[in-house]
Amino acid sequence: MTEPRVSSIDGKLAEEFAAPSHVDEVRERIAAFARLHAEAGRCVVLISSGGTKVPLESRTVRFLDNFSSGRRGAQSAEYFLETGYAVVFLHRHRSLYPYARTLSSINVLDALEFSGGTQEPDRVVVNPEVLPNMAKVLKKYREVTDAQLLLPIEFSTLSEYLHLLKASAQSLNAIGSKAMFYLAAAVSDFYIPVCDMPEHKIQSSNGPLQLSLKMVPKILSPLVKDWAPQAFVISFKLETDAAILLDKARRALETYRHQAVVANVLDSRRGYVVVVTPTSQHEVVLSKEDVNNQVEIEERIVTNLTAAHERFIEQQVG
Ligand code: PAZ
Repeated sequence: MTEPRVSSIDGKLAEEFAAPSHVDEVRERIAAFARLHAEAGRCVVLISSGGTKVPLESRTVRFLDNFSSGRRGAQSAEYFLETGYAVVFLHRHRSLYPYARTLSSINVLDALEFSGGTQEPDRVVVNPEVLPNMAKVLKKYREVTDAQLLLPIEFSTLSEYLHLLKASAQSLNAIGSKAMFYLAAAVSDFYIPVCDMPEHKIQSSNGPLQLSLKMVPKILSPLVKDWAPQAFVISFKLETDAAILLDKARRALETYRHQAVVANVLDSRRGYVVVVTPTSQHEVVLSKEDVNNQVEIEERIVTNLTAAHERFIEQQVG
């Protein structure tokens, strides 16, 4: 396998984005995870999920954030695991998590009760009326964790995300085309370099705040060209204006030369996406019946992309 190359963005990353102290440890954990699963004949997908936090002060009180809940990433992780992939889940701290996402829309205390009534308060059980599928979900979660198929890696800030993605890509490079990147995180396009950031809380007594933000380097470029050049790479493109979405998806494919873009619009993202590749455009739509049957669009997206990944691997080998 080829060594990952150094890119022109590496210098900028080192200078302007503070690296998390555990980045080398993460690099090694992912390398070991990739080795283990490649030896077992499995593909490994790195899923990025959730939004990024952009601090305005180095002792951060305030930051810029975005809407992403991490639902796309968490749901997709479960379908990849069902398909037989091992999953590196690079997710925003406290965003939705595979399997545990079931608990996100309820107050967990409302789902628990004393098994012997309030007279025996030491035994707590789940109320099946509040969480009807809990046993099934817990069983799947245990199977996945016992088989070490899910490697969670957390980030909060944009800087952490960028450094951890780079480290992950360099580690996954070792398994070549068996690695997939499924980049569903909503990553900020703007940031304040560490050298321009005030240390302390910005004082409102100084009057209205004017911010000047720099453009975040396009990390997809070194990922595809230098860090994991044999991997199967999927980026996501979100717009609020449907009229520009597909053009932007195609432009991204032309610029970065990766394998696919999943294009979606903010308001319809749970029921409609378009998977765009250099040679095709495939609409994935949930019908009313699908919605009633609680079909999740991520199941269809993952089916489409794992099939494309299989063809990609065959082409590389053959
Ligand atoms: O995290 P979520 O389920 O609320 O939303 C998913 C999404 C819209 C963040 C994702 O599908 C996506 O498009 N991510 C890339 C966004 C972008 O940078 O254009």
